[in-house]
Amino acid sequence: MRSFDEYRELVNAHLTDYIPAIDEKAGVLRESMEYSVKVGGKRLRPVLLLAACDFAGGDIMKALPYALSLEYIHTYSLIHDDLPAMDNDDLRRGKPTNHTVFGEDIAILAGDGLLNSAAEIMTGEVIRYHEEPEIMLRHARAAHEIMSRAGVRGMIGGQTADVKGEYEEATPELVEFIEEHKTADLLTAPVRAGLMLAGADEDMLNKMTSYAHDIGVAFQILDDILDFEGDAVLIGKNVGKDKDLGKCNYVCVHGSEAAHAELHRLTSSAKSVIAEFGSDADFFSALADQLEVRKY
Ligand code: GRG
Repeated sequence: MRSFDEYRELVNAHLTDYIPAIDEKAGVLRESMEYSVKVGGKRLRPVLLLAACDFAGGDIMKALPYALSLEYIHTYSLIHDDLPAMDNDDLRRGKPTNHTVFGEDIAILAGDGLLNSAAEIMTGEVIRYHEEPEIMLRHARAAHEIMSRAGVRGMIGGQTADVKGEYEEATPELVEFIEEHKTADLLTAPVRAGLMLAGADEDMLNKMTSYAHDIGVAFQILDDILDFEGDAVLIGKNVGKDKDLGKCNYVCVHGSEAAHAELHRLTSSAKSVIAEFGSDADFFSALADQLEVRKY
């Protein structure tokens, strides 16, 4: 397997290659889509997809369109999340948010464009393998996994609960629902899709799903912690937003100490479920450790 930086370099080298050609009469759409995709980001989701595919012995070049599709979906969600109607943020990835540069109308369309491009790219890949039914089925499963975890029972459902959840009515169950769907689903999708593309068996799929769920929920809990304690310059976005917006996250429901303890418990649980893969899974256990101490 390659290192995180090597997978990320591959992603960055092809960052906008899969965005379909756009007529110049709608040129600003491409400019706006590219702006947010290129503006920065850890590339965690596409790296996870490539690494999972590699881990299960698949061809990462065939997984690349799916990795980029996922980054496009993630980027659309950030553009829409920053809109005045949602979090109303002017800073993302350390740079002005899409709507502050291009206006709300184009920001909405750029988000729509990125989401639709992902569906177009992935269905195009499925069709490409029409003469190899078994491979085509792997690709179709991966595309379905990504679209459903980004969808109404996944990220969009989680975001809806978050948008509607008020400080006074926050319960541990509501916070858990938001963490699992708004955030963990989009970190579980790349792991499962990468494995599906490689034709991994059910045992590997189940264990890695559990790993991805745990690092996904841990990722959001740390995001909640950083919203209270983090450094806005390092994170590249404004902090204290949840409180300002009257939102209650893991930290305000359970307290800071419990949040840190749960972050550590989930990280250990993620690593223990993949321990039986031995050193083959070193990439994933090292990543879980790095994510536990990330500062942005
Ligand atoms: C608008 C349907 C819709 C969903 C929005 C992304 C999202 C759902 C909400 C953003 C709120 C937020 C900050 C959630 C925390 C988890 C998260 C998605 C953080 C951003 O992901 P990173 O840290 O970002 O991987 P980079 O910029 O590094 O790619």
